[in-house]
Amino acid sequence: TSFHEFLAELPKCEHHLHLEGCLSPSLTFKLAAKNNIKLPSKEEKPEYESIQTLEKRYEHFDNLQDFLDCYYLALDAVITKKDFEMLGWEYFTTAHADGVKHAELFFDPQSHTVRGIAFETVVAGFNAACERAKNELGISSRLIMCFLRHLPASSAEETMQSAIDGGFFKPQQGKDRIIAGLGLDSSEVGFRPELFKEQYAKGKELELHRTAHGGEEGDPSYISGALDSLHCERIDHGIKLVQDPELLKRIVEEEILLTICPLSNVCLQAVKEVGEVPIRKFLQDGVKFSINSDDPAYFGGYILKNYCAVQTAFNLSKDEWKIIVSNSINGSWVEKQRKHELH
Ligand code: ES4
Ligand code: ZN
Repeated sequence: TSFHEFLAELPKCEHHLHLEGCLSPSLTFKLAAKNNIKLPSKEEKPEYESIQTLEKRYEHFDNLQDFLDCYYLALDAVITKKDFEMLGWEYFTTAHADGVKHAELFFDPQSHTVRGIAFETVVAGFNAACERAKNELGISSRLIMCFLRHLPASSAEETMQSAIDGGFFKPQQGKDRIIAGLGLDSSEVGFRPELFKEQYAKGKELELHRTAHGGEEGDPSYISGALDSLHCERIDHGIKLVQDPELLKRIVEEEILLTICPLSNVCLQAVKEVGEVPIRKFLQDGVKFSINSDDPAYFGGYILKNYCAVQTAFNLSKDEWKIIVSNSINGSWVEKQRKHELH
């Protein structure tokens, strides 16, 4: 079989995927029409003239903030529980075709609650997609609630309280918690992980899993801060780890998994090309990582495209791929039994 088939058939686990990042230009226009939502006029924002002009806009981002401005704006079209379910289902059908067997999915409740949408609506919609994926596609999944780091800690605290009040962190009878973990995303530089220490401490007390974006654009202190202050089990991106050899040693020793997103790093100009993502160095040094799609509607592709881009840049052996896949299974937040099935 060709190498592409080999990559397509690997049993993939996804750990770094923003459900809101699956909102394509076509789905944005479709939901806006259905919900009678006015997208920006073309005088205000010329890229909103048509699906095609919006697609064109998404072909180039200057940096993380330039992307985030587009990402938050398009969300205005997403309103009802069904809309959130549709967004989730868009993810699962594509991921299924790419060979994803298990997915741990970020969502940003504050990007919706600030628009007056109920926390419960967001979670119910995404969770309905997860249930459907389990039943119809055999994909297991987890939801990870992210705090937006550009908003004050008081807003994160309110979000935490909504999840507690709704019972979303409580193990259900014979079933998993609806929200399995905490994440931290949005603008990184200037919004240090330490700001959210209280919410993460509460999460740890509730036995929630914990991860945070770090070292995407920020220096390695954003990574160590997430480990020391937030007690994170994983780091999302973490590519700036190569700037701090001591911290790299610690990440290896503590078996912290990095969730790497190669196409995202290129699109947001954290690196010039996929070959600059330190994949080879991480493999050689024993840093565990998974390969993920981040925001597939914005960064040109879902997970298989990321696997293929890594292969094109690094020409890895099948044994090296088996290590990557094995580390992504073992780094997943699922019970032993499910890990056995995935291997
Ligand atoms: C994100 Cl690529 C990235 N980085 C930080 N926050 C995000 N939210 C959605 N995508
Ligand atoms: Zn991300």
